[in-house]
Amino acid sequence: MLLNMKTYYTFIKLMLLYMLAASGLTAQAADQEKPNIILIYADDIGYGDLSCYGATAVQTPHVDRLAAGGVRFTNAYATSATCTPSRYSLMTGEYAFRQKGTGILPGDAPLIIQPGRETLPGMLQRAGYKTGIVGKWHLGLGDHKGGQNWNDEIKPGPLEVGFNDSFIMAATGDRVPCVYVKDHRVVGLTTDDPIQISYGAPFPGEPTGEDARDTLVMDWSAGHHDAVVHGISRIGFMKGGKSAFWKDEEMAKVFTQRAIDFIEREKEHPFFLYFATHDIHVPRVPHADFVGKTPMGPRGDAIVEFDWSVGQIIATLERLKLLNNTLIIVTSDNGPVLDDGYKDAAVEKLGSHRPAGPWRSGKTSLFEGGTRLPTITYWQGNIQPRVSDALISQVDFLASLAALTGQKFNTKNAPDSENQLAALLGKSPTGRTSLVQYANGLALRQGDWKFIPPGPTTDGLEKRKKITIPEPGLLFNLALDPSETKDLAASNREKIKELQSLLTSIQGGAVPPAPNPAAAQ
Ligand code: NG6
Ligand code: CA
Repeated sequence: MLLNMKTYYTFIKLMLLYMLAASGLTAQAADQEKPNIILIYADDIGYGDLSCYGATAVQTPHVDRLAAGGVRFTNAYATSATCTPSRYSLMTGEYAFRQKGTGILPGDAPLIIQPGRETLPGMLQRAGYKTGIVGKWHLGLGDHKGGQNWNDEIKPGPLEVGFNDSFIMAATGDRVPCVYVKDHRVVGLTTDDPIQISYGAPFPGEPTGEDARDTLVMDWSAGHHDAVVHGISRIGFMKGGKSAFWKDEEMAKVFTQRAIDFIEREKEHPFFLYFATHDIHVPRVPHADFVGKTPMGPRGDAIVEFDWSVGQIIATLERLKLLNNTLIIVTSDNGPVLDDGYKDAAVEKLGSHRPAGPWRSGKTSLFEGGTRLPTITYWQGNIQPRVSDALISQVDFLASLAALTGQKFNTKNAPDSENQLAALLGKSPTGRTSLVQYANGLALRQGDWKFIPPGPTTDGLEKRKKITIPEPGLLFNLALDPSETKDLAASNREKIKELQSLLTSIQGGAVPPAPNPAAAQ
């Protein structure tokens, strides 16, 4: 009997131990299946702007920490060299050149993502995620062609295309309306001072960047001479809404705090946070905490502010013990620009800093600097540190994160998205075989080849100029000539023909077969 009792207790003890271990294992397995996902999307940060990509005049220790412990990509691309089309592709899994009206949007543009179509956040919602956006949207709001009523409910917007939670600026920091929009409403608006927006005629009596130029806290160099809001003239006219105006120098802190609030609120279940910073877009007005942190003036200081925001997110995950259960992706929407319409000394104080790293040109260009961007994935305990040369595009995030979370998605709606999860997690050294770059015209990268067909684009950073690529286009071998200076078109007519026909077939909707069949679910 005594022996029996002892055996019985041993049995119970073993059972308990087994159950504990099993529940631990299940929790861990579930965690790995549905990690939280945070996509930190910088604005206008170039390949060479972070110290983990070679910058020395500016230090970015927080991003560097993710790079050192995760995958740092050398061949990762935004789909486009400007904001709206890159963000469109990121959200939809479709190259923006397939749709009209996906160029840089004014601040009063209607929503360009059809509610009901496949989106990255919508797919993650179906996978059981709570989804939130904080920061820059720039994909239009509402459905009125003539601009929405900013004093009423503003919809459709992020909440109608897959987000549970939204705290955004409608367009850019340099475009009106200069107010935050939370879910469907402008934040801090009072009924006695309604907002009016115009991208046509000015409002009589309201100051503009032309007539009140001597009152501005930052002068403009091009384009930004309409409404004066918080001492800075913008693109577009605005009247009213004074109590709701954002303060540019507080914006990074406001967005970062909202991002932290979202993480804290949703920490109990899988969440997806799309944290799209205003940094380092113009107007570059970093908080006093960051002013003078680099020798590069506001542009360099804004990079430090961006890095601070990343650090705050990491610290929050650490505090909540979520770091080993969260996949973090850090990247940018398009390449770097120096003078983007304000006199903020970005050119004068550049020194030897190379915003696009080794790549030619930057924002708005079909050369590599326009779309080849810093890209880092980090997932403590699940991603091994490495540098990856895999070719990936942001249009792949939808299919790849669908694969990660075991979701199917509408491939007709997201025809360009390939499952590159293995590359994203650093498990495969190869990615795509080709991708399209978009900036006015199209260019094609295939393996080491780069083809830019005849047509208009821009070139240069210190001085950005419009150029026209002559017949029969430019052909570069990026392995031998990363800075795109040795045109091989004359001696490689056959290659040009082959790449032109590949580009034409992709443009026609015939997408070349994805290397990983899982993409075609
Ligand atoms: C341009 C603006 C530039 C920037 C860009 C959009 C001028 C001269 N230039 O029209 O400042 O706002 O649009 O940038 O006004 S993006 O990153 O949102 O694509
Ligand atoms: Ca941008």
